Formats: sequence, structure tokens, C-alpha cells
Amino acid sequence: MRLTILFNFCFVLLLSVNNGELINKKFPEDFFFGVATAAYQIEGGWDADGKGESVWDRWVHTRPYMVLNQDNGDVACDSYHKYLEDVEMLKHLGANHYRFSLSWSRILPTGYVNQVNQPGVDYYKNLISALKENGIEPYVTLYHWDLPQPLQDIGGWTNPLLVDYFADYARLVFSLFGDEVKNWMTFNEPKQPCMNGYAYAIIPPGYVTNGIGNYWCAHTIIKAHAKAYHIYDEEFRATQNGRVSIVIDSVWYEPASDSDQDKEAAERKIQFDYGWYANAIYHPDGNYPQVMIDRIAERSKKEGFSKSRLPEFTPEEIEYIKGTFDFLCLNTYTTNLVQWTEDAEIGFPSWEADASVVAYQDASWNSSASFWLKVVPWGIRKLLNWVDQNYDHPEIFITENGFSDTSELDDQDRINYHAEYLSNILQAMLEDGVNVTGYTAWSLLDNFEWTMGYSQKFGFYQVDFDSPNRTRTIKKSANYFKKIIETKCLVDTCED
Ligand code: PNW
Repeated sequence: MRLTILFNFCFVLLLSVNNGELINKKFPEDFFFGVATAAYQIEGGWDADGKGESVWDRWVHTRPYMVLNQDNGDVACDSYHKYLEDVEMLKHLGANHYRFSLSWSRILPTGYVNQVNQPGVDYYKNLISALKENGIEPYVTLYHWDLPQPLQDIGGWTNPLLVDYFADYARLVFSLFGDEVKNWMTFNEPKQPCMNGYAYAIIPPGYVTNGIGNYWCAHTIIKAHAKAYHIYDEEFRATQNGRVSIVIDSVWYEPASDSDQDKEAAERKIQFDYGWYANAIYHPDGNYPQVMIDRIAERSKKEGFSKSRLPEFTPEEIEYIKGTFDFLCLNTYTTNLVQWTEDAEIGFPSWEADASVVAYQDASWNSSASFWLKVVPWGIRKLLNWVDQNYDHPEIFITENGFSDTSELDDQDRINYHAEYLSNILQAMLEDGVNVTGYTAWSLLDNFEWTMGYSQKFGFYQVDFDSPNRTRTIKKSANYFKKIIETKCLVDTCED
């Protein structure tokens, strides 16, 4: 008996020092486990029952070659018609919450509140009721990149008028669904549409305005978020009692070496990347990170601009925006290494030149099907600690984390990914004191992965995109995740 205990003790010690092994402690009983999706990636029904055209509809129909295999989201997983099957899958998983997004154009076909599409409203009402009937908490994102095309036609997110049009939309959905929905996220990962849409032109609206348009895109979105938050606060919180936040994504930026220069470069990079969106909202002082303000002002001047390319918040705006969150929502998938380098020469302005650091991934890290997604479980623990320390120990809810392959039902790599990332999250909680209250796996089911079409699979359920039925089939990882939700434990048996 003693020997076995001794043996077990050594074994446990061995496990805990061996990076990649799993913690055998339990997540708290009230920890939330769920899964996420987004409207354009799963719904289909792109013009069904009065839905208006979004920028993604316009993009895939006019520039089909911009998506791998010319795939599009016209039908996607057909969740517009098959949402009850999705709810059945969520029930099987035992999900505590389901994070999904609303299609703005399905509710407001013109983007403006002058015309409400009742079948669109009913679709979300029905989905929300089905979730509530099954004890699954809806976590609802207002904007997951599918801007109504008419709002793009007046300039999209570079037009400050969108602050008010987004606010109108937010007020409407709070009033329509707020009795049932208690967790709201205004925007999903604004950095992705602002960079990929306004700098790199690989997603809609396809602009090449790096160093200017992407900064304005972010500026408008941050203000729109704050306005929606204040509307909730002033008009809905007292009766609806929910909470509102914004989802911002980041990779962890690890200094490539111990040198002070690499450490400074890694810190600068996370401020330019995550801090760009997060600082104004989550930091007790608000505003953009000082390093961005200073560097962009200096470079703009040298470039001959009359003022900084980074828009300015007025002191009133800084006050109005800061603190507009009830909990912090974080998406994260991977890690980059960062090396210091000489500042880029003055010339063509860009966000990259403004930051002037080298970021890359280690070729030895395990891969996924997505070129950007290397498996680096320890990175999430470091990122959580960084967020905890920089933003005054907030409640952190992980709103996305996941792994892509090219389609396996026996998806052991996905199981390993979630297990190892969750183990590092648990260490951040138990050993470092970070306040993480939820974990949302991307994704419930395989879906339209933007520029990569249907080639990269993130789901716990496979979808047969060749079949008109969009047949769903459970993967091995779904049952592993189900077991975690049931037991709050990553291994066979956990310490009590
Ligand atoms: C997220 N990166 O995007 C999105 O919220 C989802 O819509 C998407 O399907 C999912 O992650 C998987 O890609 C990201 O390069 C895209 O670090 C790229 C990165 C992060 C998130």
C-alpha cells in the first residue's frame, strides 16, 4: 500500500514536471464549459425569408476566387434550418453555454433600424428558447464580421457614423432578446476584419489602407462598443440584469531570447496587437497604449503627415470608453516568438512598420491544418497571466480556443490540444491566481473557415458539406469534451 502511494506520488511528480502532461485537479463546480460558432460560418440561408445582403454575401458572390475552392457560406451548415439539431448536439455535450452570433442583416436587412425582418427575429427567438429549455446559457455576439452591405456602401468601419448605426442595432437586440440573454458580446475579434479587411484586402471590404484605414476601423469599433455598453447600462441593466463585453483575440508573444531588447519588443508587440483594442476598454487609464501613441505620432511626422495616423480619443471619450466591460472575453489559439529589430525605414506607412518587430513561430512546434495555428499550450498560461497583471485582475472568460485538422472522426490531436490548453488554464487559475470563469471551444461543428472555405475543420461534430442534409457526425473529441464537462476533470480521475 505504502509502496503504491509512494509510487503514485513519484508518478504525479513526474507528470507535473513533464511539460505536456495534464493537471489532475478539478475545475471549480461553477466553471462554464461551452462551444462557439458564428452566424456566417454556420447559418446558410443567406437570402432566406427577407434577410438582407452582408459584406460576406457580396464578397463571395462577386469575388468567389478569394476563398479556397470558391467555397461560400450560402448554405454552410444550414443551421438556419437545422438549429434544433445543433441544440441536440449541445445537449449531448452537456454544454453549459453556447456562444453564437447574430446576423445583423437577418434582423435588419438594410442595416438600419427602419426595417425589421420578423422571420429573422423569430429564428433567434426560437434558437434562444430551445437553448433555455435545455438549460444552455446563450452567449450572444452582435457582430462577427458580417456587416450589412448598405453600411459598407457608406464606408464601413472607417465611417464614424457607424457608431450610431451599431448602437441602434444593439438597442434593438437588447430589447428583443434581453429577457432571455444575459451575456452579450458586442464585437468578435475586431482586429481580424480591421487588418484582413482594411489592410491586407483578403476579406471584405478588401481595402489596402494599412496604417490609416485599419486604425480608423478600430477607432470606430471601440467607440461603437462603448456606446452599446452605455445603452445597456442606462436602458436595460436595471430590468435585464445581464452583462456586456467585447471579444478581443491575441496570440501570446514570447520574447525570442532573454535579452532586454527581445523582451521590450515582445511587450511592444502585444501592446500593438492586443492593447490596441483592449487598453481603451480594460486598462484603468483607458486610451491607446502609450507606445502606440508615441511611435505612430513620430513616424507620421517623419512621413510628412499633418497629424498622427492613429486617431485620437478626446479626454471625454477616454472616460466614456474605459471600463465598458462587465467581464473580459478572450480568444486565443497560439503563440509567436518576438525578436527586436531596427525600426523599419520611413516610407510606406503600415501597422507593421509602426511596431517594427519580428514575429515568427518555431518550426518545431506541433502544427494544425491552419498555417498560423501551432500548438503551444504553455502560451495560454502566460497570456492569461499577462492579461491578469495588465488589466487589474479581471474576470476572464475564454470565448474561443480550438484546433483545426483536415477532417478526422478519430481526432486525437484535437483531444490533446484541448486537454493541454485546459491544463495550462487550470494552472493559471490554481497556481497563479488568475480568475478564469469559463472556456469556450471553437467550434461546435465544422464550418465555413473564412478564406480557407471548408478545408479546415475545427468542430466536435463533422458536417458532410456534400450532402444536401448537411449530415452531422460526432467525433471522438466531442465525447472527451463531454466527459470534461461532466467531471470537471481532464484525466481519468482527479484529486478531490
Ligand atoms: C477566430 N490568428 O479567428 C474567429 O473568431 C473564428 O471565426 C474563426 O473561425 C476561428 O478563430 C478559427 O480561425 C482567428 O491568426 C483567426 O491568430 C486567426 C487568428 C486568430 C483567430
